Amino acid sequence: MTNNMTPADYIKREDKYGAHNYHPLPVVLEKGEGVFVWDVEGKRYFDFLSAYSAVNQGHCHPKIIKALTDQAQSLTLTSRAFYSSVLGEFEEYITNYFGYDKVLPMNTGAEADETALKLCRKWAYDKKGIPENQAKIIVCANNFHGRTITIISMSTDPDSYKGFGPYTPGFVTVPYNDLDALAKELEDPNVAGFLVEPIQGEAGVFVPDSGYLKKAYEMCKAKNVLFMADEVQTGIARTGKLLACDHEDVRPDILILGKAISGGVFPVSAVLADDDIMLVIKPGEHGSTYGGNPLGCKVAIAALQVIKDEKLAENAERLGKIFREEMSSIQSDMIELVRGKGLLNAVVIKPKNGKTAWDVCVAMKENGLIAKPTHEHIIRFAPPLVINEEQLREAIAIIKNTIAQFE
Ligand code: IF1
Repeated sequence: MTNNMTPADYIKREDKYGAHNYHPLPVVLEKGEGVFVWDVEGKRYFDFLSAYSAVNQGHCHPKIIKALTDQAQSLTLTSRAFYSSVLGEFEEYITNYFGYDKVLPMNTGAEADETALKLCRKWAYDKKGIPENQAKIIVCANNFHGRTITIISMSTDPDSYKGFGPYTPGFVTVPYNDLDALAKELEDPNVAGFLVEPIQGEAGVFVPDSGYLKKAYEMCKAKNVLFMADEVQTGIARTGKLLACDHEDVRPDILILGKAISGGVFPVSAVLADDDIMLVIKPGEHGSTYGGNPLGCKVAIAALQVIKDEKLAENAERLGKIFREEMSSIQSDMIELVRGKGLLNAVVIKPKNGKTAWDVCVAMKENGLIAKPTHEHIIRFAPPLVINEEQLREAIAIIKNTIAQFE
């Protein structure tokens, strides 16, 4: 601790001066390294949220931090009013990395989703010939794509959209993992695109039936509709492949990335597409002050290189299987269901004696592991992908011992 403040003092200060737009777990973190974080009292925890899958490479990865501190000595931001020596290096690197003609760099996941929506609509008018302002985009129920007004206009979760109307028009909702419903909506000639999370993270790590993404992609192609994959949370090795779409050999027309493309060190997001789509946006039609800044670009190159060098997708695939096996073997009526892919997993908790997922998370925190419930009864478990088997088994023991406390 760097002063005589108690955790309660830190919490009280945030409560007094900060907006109340979150309800954090009562832990005050001060340091992070690899799979671990430490609170202000020096207590160590396994981080099993990874900042919602932004810290896939582990906290404060030395190679990413070095990229940040090196670039910070020379040039951090020029805006896109001028060229910079670094942006082209990043653009070449990431387009080769994911196999697309071009990238449009932004900062947050929501901005990347918004960029994809604008690209899709502009493509619909300029290339597909949909009448101006008539483009429709199909989205899935229980989606999560960010917090802007247009994105919450697509949401089916009242916590996301209630009280923020009026809403942006032009969206059609289908149930997730329902090809018949999608086929029906694709009959509308004014449909421009289909925006989907390969796995619905916020909804509680819903993994669709195998073949869903591939069939949905084929149905979109048959109707000249753009397939847009939001891989902000599922991308960058989290689900055991570089992209969750890779599990089904689907190549999205528009690929949306964020979070771990910069390893939790600096906000970077990106939209990738081929020229026939990307070039519908002309100079002056889209942008952002920090989008493509030299500092974020160098950080993202380093973060993506770590994913490859340390084979983090393979690690996530192998350890994810162990995690789900071990969670499924827990003999407790609190464990209703275990699901996930790679190291993006969730356990559905059945309340017991009035104790809920929140109580389990507080108890796990006491036992040295932090995770947070989503939607009441679902605990998401998503450690940094650098975790090794020994650490994973130690964390599993903490989870098992904690569940046993509620028996
Ligand atoms: C919060 C969870 C929520 C995302 C997908 C775009 C974005 C996200 C698939 C927007 C962001 C974050 C936002 C954060 C909590 C977390 C989250 F799913 F990861 F758990 F909310 F649903 N697409 N997800 O998951 O990216 O603008 O945040 O960079 O808003 O509470 P962003």
